[in-house]
Amino acid sequence: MCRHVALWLVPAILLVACRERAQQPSSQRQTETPPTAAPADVSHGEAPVGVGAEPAPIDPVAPARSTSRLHRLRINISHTKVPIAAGVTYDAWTFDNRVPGPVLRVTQGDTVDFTLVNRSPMPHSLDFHAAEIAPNRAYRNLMPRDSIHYRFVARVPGAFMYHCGTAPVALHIANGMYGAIIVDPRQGRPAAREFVFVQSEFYTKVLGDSTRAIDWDKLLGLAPDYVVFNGRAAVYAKYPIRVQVGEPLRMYVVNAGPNRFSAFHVVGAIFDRVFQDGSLAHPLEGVQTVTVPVGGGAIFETRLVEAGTYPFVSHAFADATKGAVGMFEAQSGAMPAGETRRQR
Ligand SMILES: [Cu+2]
Repeated sequence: MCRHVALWLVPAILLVACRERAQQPSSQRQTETPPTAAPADVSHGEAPVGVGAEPAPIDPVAPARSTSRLHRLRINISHTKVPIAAGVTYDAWTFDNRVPGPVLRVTQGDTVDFTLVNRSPMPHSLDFHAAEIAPNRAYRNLMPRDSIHYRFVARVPGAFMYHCGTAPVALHIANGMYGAIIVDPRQGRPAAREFVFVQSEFYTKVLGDSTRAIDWDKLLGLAPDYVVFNGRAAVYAKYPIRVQVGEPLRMYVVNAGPNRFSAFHVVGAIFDRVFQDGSLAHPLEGVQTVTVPVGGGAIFETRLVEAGTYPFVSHAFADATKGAVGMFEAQSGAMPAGETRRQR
């Protein structure tokens, strides 16, 4: 199984790397050290090793559930450059200087006391799918240096998207303005190792300084360069997520898009339960792949039955090839407390 998976992923990982290289300016390509031939620089077949330093990936572990009934949340909007693939930096519009924005977690019935501050040079906003509220009041555009404050009660449990709603919305989402908010049911869910994956796309063109920015024609043409989990192409294939054989796993998957549906699947596993949008009513049981629509979410529960590496993908395989792939590394026996990712 492991061997099969490893060989299966090599072309996808290499294709991502080759596309990144092909889209770099020629001046940059000339200064690079030519890559050594695969599979010599491939560890277990799933991830290149020996590359230069790059920022750590976003920790995929879900934040702990809070016992507070009132959550004072504050998000700052800013424009900053973020890594979206190995060696690729993007000129992003962000919530709290990261893409996706921070994972928020509250419990059904809790009050969210929310403040949004615009520290960018242009109008933005924030639309909570977990809220029931008048958009013209809460989701209005904020001018630079403006802020807004309001409260809402998170009445419905689930895995919800939040995003900038300023027109054109596709542009603001494609530039990185989205995130996930988990609303736990009041009675909680069974204990499990919990992860959050936000799927999204990047449509890029190369700027003079070799960073990337939005390519509007690619966006309208539905032709992303990268489809990613948690903001960076294939990052958890490079840094596999360690879990233990047999332990319950729960994945909160939110699809920010702005265009591509997700066909979420874990190779080598079958989902025990899938809660579409996180609704407790009528979970799917014993299913292989479930669609997560753009602007939607789902909660996936499974276990991995033996030691090995288990890719998780969007089974729309052009998107997996463009980076919508990660890896669980299931181990038998005890694992050091708090460890989730392989450290290199
Ligand atoms: Cu915006």
